[in-house]
This record gives sequence, C-alpha cells and structure tokens, in this order.
Amino acid sequence: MKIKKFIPAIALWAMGSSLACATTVGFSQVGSESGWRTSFSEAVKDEAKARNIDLKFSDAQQKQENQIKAVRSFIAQGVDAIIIAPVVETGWAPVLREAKRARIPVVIVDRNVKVNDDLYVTRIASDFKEEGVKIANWLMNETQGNCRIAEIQGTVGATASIDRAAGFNEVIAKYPNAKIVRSQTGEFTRAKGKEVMESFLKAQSANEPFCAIWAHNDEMALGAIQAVKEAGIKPGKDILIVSVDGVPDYFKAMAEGDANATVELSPYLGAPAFDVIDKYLGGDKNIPKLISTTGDVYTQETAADEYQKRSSK
Ligand code: GZL
Repeated sequence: MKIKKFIPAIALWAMGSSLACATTVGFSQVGSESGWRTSFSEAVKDEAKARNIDLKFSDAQQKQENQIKAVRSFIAQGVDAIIIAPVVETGWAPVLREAKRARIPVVIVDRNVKVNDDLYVTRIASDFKEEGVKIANWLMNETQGNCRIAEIQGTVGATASIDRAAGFNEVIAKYPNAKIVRSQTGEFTRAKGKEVMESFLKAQSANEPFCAIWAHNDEMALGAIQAVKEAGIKPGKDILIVSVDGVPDYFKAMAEGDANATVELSPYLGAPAFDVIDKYLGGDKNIPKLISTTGDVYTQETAADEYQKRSSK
C-alpha cells in the first residue's frame, strides 16, 4: 500500500500563501518631462513596493508608439492588470481591445483616452478644467480683469492641455479687457517653455507688454522665468507668472518672488489605482468610471513654508 505522505492542511496553506505570487501590474508612463511626472512615477513605484506588487514600469519618452508597445508587452507577459498614463487622448482603441480580449483590466490615470468606456475599468485624474478655472480666477482678481496674456500650452492633444485651456478661457471670456495675445505649445518641458517665451518676448510690441504668462505646467513656467530674467524683465513683478502642478522648484520661485500662483496637482495616483485593481481582481466590479481629484491654489504668501514641506519629503 502506497503510504501517502500526509502534509497537514495548514502546512499546505502556509506554503501556498508564502509562495502566492504577488500581483503583477504593468505601468505605461508618459515619460519624465516634468518634475510632477517624475514625482508621480516615484510615488507609484513606492506604493507598489509597499504593497508587494510586482510593478513592470515603462517610460515612453512622451511617444505614444512606445506606450502601445509597452502595453502589448504587458499583455504578452500575462500581467494581472495594466495602468496607463496616456500621453494623448486618441489612438488607444486597438490596444485596449487587445487587453480586453486577454481579460486584463486597464486603469487609466491622469490624462484621458477617447475610447468606449467599456475598454477600461476607471480613470483616476485631477479635474484639469477646474485647474484652468481656478488659476484664471486668481489672475483676473489680481489684475482686475485687465491683462494681455501669453499662453504656453502643454502637449498638443493631451487632456491636461485641452481642459486647462478650456477652463482658463471660460473665465477670461467674462472680462472684456483680458485676452490671450500669444499661444504656443511648450510640450510641458522647461527647455521648450524657455524657447517659446524667448520667441514671445522677441515678438512683444514695446507699447503693449504682456501682463502675465499662463503656463499649463510649472516646468514650462520655470523655463519662461529664465527667459524673462535674461531679457532684463522682473518675473513675478513686471510680468505675472501663473501655472499648474505645484512642484517644489515652483514653490521656491514663488518664495523668491519670481512666480505668483499655481494650482497643486497631486502626484499620488498610485494608491487609488492599486486600490481599484485589488477591488476588481477581488471580484468587485462596482467601480465608478471616473475617480476625480482637485488641488488648491497656492501663492507667494505661503510659498516659503510650502517649499520647506515639499523639499524635505
Ligand atoms: C497633468 C499632467 C501634466 C502635468 C505636467 O495631470 O498630465 O503632464 O501638468 C505633465 O507636468 O507633463
């Protein structure tokens, strides 16, 4: 009689639980174009480590084709879930259909995708339009609605650019003496933001100076500040600077009087994304299609304290 080796059930359970493989999540990130983006990536990696999630991270260097390649690779590897921070809104349906066919849940974070919403579980993002509304209201209050504005837009086709502009424009439309007189994309980078501002300053008519620079993110605003200084103009005084993100370097610029206001954008999108994945993989499909966050306006008054808080993290 073959004597079966009896392994107590508890031991099997213990082996099973200790050998249980961690959840594997593929994360397709836009790139590392801004301080906010790198903080966002670091926050996701830290959160994955804290939750013992096996995170496969891909930096697309702001190219959608790299993001699509990464998602296809995640599908081929059979990950448990995929997180996508999409660089632009269009062009996602084919690869998201492939993920759906592979029965791999997809969570969209930050910018949006223009697809049927049955192709992803949810989107976790800030209300970009509200960010544009908030910063425009601050500027109109600061200038009594009398301002010629130079706009440095984010990446063309990105939800953050589209919606921040929509919110900002909705507010200034109420002020007959407020107008965007120059607008160009700075692709959310500091270098391009500086380059665009240099070209604006060259074209600026002497008798009609800009009252303010509206940059769709702090990174481009910091580049614009460099250009303004090199032109012998005082940023934050001769020309107001307003933006979005709330990165430490921008708080420093506000504390030094070189910038005026920003709307904070939380980089901590990893935790809510992993919560959704846990819930979904655990069988609870009752998840809203949009989980929205929003940030406060910060100005020079509290910038020094806020900088201390953020730079010591
Ligand atoms: C907005 C995000 C933007 C940031 C920029 O949520 O998509 O992309 O505002 C980043 O800093 O480049």
